[in-house]
Amino acid sequence: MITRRNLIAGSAMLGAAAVARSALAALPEPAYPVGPGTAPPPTPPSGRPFHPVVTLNGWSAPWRMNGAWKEFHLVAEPVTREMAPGMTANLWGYNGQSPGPTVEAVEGDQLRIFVTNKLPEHTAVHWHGLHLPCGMDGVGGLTQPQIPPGKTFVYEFTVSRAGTFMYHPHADEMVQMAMGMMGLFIVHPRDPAQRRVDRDFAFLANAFDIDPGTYTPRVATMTEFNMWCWNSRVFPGIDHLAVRRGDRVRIRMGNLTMTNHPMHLHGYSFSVTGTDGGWVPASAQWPEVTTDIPVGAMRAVEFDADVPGDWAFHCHKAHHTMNAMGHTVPTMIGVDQAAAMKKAATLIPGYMAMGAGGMADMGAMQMPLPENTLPMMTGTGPFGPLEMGGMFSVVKVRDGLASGDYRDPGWYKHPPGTVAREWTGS
Ligand SMILES: [Cu+2]
Repeated sequence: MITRRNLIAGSAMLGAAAVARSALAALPEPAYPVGPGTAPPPTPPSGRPFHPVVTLNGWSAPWRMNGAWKEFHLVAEPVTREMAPGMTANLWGYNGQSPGPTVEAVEGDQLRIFVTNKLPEHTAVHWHGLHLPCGMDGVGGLTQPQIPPGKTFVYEFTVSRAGTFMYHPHADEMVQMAMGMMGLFIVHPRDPAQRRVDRDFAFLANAFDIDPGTYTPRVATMTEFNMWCWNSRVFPGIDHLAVRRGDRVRIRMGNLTMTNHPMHLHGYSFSVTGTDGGWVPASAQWPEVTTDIPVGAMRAVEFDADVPGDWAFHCHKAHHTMNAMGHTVPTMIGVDQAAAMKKAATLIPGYMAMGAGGMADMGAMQMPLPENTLPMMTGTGPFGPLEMGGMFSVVKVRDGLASGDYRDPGWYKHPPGTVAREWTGS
């Protein structure tokens, strides 16, 4: 009989060993996403039942049951990611996308995860936050040999507790994370009624340094990133979070950038109900509207969506809600550029002076941009330009959405007399 104890002992002995040729023939077919949009979560077709997460602009990895084992197949490889319509990036990821597919499991599952390396260099996969045998921890050189290009390794462990986790390389980390290698790892409670929410969203904050007009991130950048992403997407490429009024909503967020992100939700208070260390007991929760996510950490927040509307949800660092920009842009507020503009126009046809009254004009202006470059401040709402980019989306709370319907419900129709308006007297 297979017990958890002899399973863990057995998998520890196996280690993250290279898979034998005979086993390779039996590898599960790696699955690939259909497009850059949010894949609606399917009902788990096999294994223990759970209420799946919705990966923003992402998808969950399918698995196959092999006896008691739940088997996944991740392929580390170069990918092309559309960061928003109008811009694609050459990244590294898993199974055709950065981030890779979300791995979803249930407390008590025995997992066998095949990792095939199709990168030009070695890699290893660390299962961040999970409790597992040391030899399965995925630190190349420390707990296992690196996975050479062209080889497949297997990781085997039992997931012992529910929570919000992630996976990422622990090999040439600076390069491999700067290129977008990461994915969410969600473990659901064994009892699907436990910690049940109606809508369970998940994303990883990541950042890239991609020069305007180019396609491949600079991998040696330490702090000056210019593309601030959720799941390797930037606004207006990040899908909205469609929520039915009355739903209990959870948003799980991880941070694999090199700086912290104070994530802020308008219109609601939420509680931090979990971290990558586990669930936060109710007695230790307090209301927040912003929660800071440190580097290498995860937060799950929850709220009851009882007020309809289009509620902004974004990182509160103002530079993180912008797309690529020159950080050396001079402040021109109050500067009379009229004379300079006349001169410049004789040299550069179509020259525009900018910033004398602030930079809001940037949101509406259609400046010629280098190829494969997004405007710095962009997006259009029902009342005009939104002047946002980067880590920004909208939680759209509506009456009467069908459960499981995550399609964009369009802009909120405000009841008459409830929108800020010009004061015209009386
Ligand atoms: Cu931020």
